[in-house]
Amino acid sequence: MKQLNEFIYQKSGPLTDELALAPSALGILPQRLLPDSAAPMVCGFCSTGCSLDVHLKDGIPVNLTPTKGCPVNTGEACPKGWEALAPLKAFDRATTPYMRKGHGRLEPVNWDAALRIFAGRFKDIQSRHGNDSVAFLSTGQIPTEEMAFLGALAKFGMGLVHGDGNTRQCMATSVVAYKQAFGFDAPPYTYQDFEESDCLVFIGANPCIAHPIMWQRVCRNKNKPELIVIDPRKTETAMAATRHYALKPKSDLVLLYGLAHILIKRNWIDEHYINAHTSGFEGFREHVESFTPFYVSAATSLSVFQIQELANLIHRGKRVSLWWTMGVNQGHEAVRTAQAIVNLALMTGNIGRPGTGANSITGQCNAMGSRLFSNTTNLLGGHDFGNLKHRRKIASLLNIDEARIPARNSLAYNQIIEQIALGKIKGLWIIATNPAHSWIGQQEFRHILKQLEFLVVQDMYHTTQTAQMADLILPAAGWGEKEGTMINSERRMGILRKVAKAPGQALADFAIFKLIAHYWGCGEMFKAWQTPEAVFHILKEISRGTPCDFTGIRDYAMIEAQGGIQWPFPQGQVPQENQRRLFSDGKFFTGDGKARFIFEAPRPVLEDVCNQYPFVLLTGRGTSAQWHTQTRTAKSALLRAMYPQDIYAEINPEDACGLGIRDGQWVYVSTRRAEIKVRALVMPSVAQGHIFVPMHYEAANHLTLPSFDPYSHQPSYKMAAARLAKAPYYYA
Ligand SMILES: Nc1nc2c(c(=O)[nH]1)N[C@H]1C(S)=C(S)[C@@H](COP(=O)(O)OP(=O)(O)OC[C@H]3O[C@@H](n4cnc5c(=O)[nH]c(N)nc54)[C@H](O)[C@@H]3O)O[C@H]1N2
Ligand SMILES: Nc1nc2c(c(=O)[nH]1)N[C@H]1C(S)=C(S)[C@@H](COP(=O)(O)OP(=O)(O)OC[C@H]3O[C@@H](n4cnc5c(=O)[nH]c(N)nc54)[C@H](O)[C@@H]3O)O[C@H]1N2
Ligand code: SF4
Ligand SMILES: [Mo]
Repeated sequence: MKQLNEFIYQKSGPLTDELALAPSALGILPQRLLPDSAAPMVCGFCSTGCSLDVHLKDGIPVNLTPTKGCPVNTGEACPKGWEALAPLKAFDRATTPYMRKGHGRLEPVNWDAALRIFAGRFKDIQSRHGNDSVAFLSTGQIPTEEMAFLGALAKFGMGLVHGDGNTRQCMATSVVAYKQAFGFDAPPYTYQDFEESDCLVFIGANPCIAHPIMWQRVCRNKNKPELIVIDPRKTETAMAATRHYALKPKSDLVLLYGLAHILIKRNWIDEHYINAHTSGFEGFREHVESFTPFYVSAATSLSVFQIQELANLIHRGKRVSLWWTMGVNQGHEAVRTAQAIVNLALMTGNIGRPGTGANSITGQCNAMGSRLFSNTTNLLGGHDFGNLKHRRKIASLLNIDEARIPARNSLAYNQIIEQIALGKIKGLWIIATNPAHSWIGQQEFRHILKQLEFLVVQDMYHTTQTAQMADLILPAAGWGEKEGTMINSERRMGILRKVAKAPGQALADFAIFKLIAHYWGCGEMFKAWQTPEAVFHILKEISRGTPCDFTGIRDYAMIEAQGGIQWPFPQGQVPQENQRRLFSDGKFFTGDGKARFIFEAPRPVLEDVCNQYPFVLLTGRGTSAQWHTQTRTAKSALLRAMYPQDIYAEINPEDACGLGIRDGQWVYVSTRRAEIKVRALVMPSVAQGHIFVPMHYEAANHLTLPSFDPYSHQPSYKMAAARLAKAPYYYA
């Protein structure tokens, strides 16, 4: 491995094209640094997928500006986008692999040693406990080509069966809801719908903070639209809306069935659409019979008038679009709630036309890539591990032995954690996610992580909460330091470019996977996987004939020239319309081509408020300048100046008054799992009896309750019973 070491060490030298020095035996081809010019590329934070022009001088990125005239962001970016280069220069970048030594400290090691340890330790665990004893957790924040490489390497190369991603925390509910209702995980909309709708209903979504550039598109709507927000909090979006319905947390399902009840009773439904394009409506009609306005009012805390008004607004709209995000997806009955939204769109014929749709907004920059190509919940490209035909197809396209493809689905994230707790899974490889901050119920989770025999974390930084628990850290290049494609919320593929050199020995995840394949002894299997673009062509073939067929995309250059291309884009399609929505022909991806009405009786939450814990604890996004666990956004001085440095809780003034709490004071929030100290932010954004703690501060998930939707296994981050006090519990 002398050659490899040479390659790694030479890489730290002047601006050489590091991967060109890779031993040809490894088959890594160079990822080219761009020449000096403005390079348009898709932003690496949220799923809006804004295009940013990175400006280079002497081969170094000096600044960036939002791309003008592209179909997504039309010349605008939010603060995170403007500061996208800052996290690359952070002091705590992992610039070398680290290994935990006998005395317990993490110490730098070279790549050769790190990769030997990686393969040696995982193989040893597998040989003692079977292939199922090693698992991986991946992400929605690396390019599709890297995700596909990771999934194929882990499952077909290393023989792992279990691997899931942080998209479980985020989009699993929408995936299951869409698959069951439409026959494929297919968000139907295009961003133009924000501008064409005349009634937009946002359910459990706060786009002003979480998707600011999508919100800019809403603001450009010329139809004087009705902007309706359904959220227990008076969020920034609710304040900008024309109507806000502050329902009781987790009562959405009852409300949505109640709306369906009124629409049916008044015959405000589209019988023609229902008959021609859907199945299961009669059962649904019976199901919602008992959801009378009085019943719904009692369950949701909304008045009968408000519920009727909302039904009326949906009826009056000619182009009604329904948008949902985490207030729906992160719930105890999340899948059925998302499907209740789908049902409303179907029964009123609000789908497939401009300005309509049952539209799940995605979270991470490439959650949509992960949903299709991470090889976790689906076999590559939305295929099914349990389907022999699908396994044969993929095996033949990848030129591998069919027996290498597991015939079983992976366990879901929470089940992987359970298996670690039971001692069945002993090795874990975590890539581009920081679960020791973001996973639900940290007390229990960290305790469980410590039971692992071997934990590998692959991240840009060696300082993340999860990296600090690792036995081995693999240093990764970040956004801007590598190439690939990502898929945004409206199914648009965009390009990521390499505009900067990763620091020290950090490597693109793509190159790390290639090296691991070599050290594992399965490098031959990935001989053709030389560059991200080569993998793009492989994935293209895999997509042929599926709902996400993108065989019509010639190459990266074509994506760039079009400002991104939405799937489906089958061979023969001519690029003309750059805003395309699904289901305009009323045909869905189910066996009979009809969309399905799916429904179920609402259930109580796992942990409701009580005398001891009388507050509902809500969590979510705090500001547009903070990204998740803050490993990236906290590195920008500009962004840091835009949000409170201390963890805080939004508290209603009446509650604060009752407890003698002043604004800005330190107070204690406790749940049955933990007690944390936060600054009181006294404001009427939250209703009486509710507290909101942003997820960006580490302590937030010490409070949350590990509970999950039964179908999607998505964590219910937005409901726990809490207590609030001026002094800690034991003094109170
Ligand atoms: N600035 C910034 N932007 C981001 C992110 C970030 O970290 N920072 N993360 C990205 C990611 S991955 C995601 S998934 C998205 C998330 O985007 P959003 O889902 O819009 O953000 P959240 O704040 O998590 O949750 C939205 C709202 O759900 C409400 N809610 C809570 N419980 C209920 C309920 O029972 N019913 C209803 N109807 N509403 C409820 C909350 O009050 C909150 O206002 O944002 C993306 N964009
Ligand atoms: N209480 C509460 N908790 C929540 C939520 C909530 O609403 N409430 N929301 C949940 C949701 S929707 C989500 S999506 C999750 C997000 O949770 P996480 O995925 O844990 O959050 P991030 O901070 O985005 O972590 C991404 C990690 O990848 C690293 N990284 C970035 N780019 C690269 C790269 O190119 N390569 C590699 N190898 N590493 C990279 C970053 O440094 C960071 O450590 O949080 C969930 N947690
Ligand atoms: S809205 Fe999202 S994609 Fe656009 S600049 Fe901001 S973080 Fe990036
Ligand atoms: Mo997310």
